[in-house]
Amino acid sequence: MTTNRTFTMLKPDAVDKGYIGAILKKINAAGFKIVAMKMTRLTRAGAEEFYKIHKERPFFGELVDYMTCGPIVAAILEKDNAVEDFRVLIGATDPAEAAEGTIRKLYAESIGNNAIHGSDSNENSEIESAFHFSGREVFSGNFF
Ligand code: IDP
Ligand code: MG
Repeated sequence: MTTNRTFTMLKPDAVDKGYIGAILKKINAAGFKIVAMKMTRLTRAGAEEFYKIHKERPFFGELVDYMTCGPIVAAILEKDNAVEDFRVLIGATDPAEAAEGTIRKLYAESIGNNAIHGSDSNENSEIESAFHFSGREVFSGNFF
């Protein structure tokens, strides 16, 4: 039922540089509907929980420092094949390896400060969405 959704965060570097509007425009232009969105800031404990699968990686401390250094924009997006199509839209983790026209190629600074997050599976999309939003904050369907 929620396999047509994915979860994203515009990361602190992208927010700080004023790229929120440009990135959301690309997301909408690629056919994703925004069904939940908020500007917020991760606590240290929150970032550690969100990225706990990377706990043993050498860059974990750096990742938590970065993800808590400023505001982020969290959102849930709807589209057929959302998870996979969104990973294509954002591009490779390292912007130096990201394809032309992808969000990370256009807006990311480095492999660490890489502008945007995209869920890597339907299961993680649900977990990550529930981490940031309650059901009451998700708006699906037509309102007019
Ligand atoms: P993904 O965001 O493309 O799924 P992951 O491997 O899941 O990439 O890594 C999660 C996040 O950790 C990345 O988006 C990036 O911010 C950070 N990261 C990944 N690899 C490195 C690294 O080698 N150095 C510093 N930060 C990294
Ligand atoms: Mg990942």
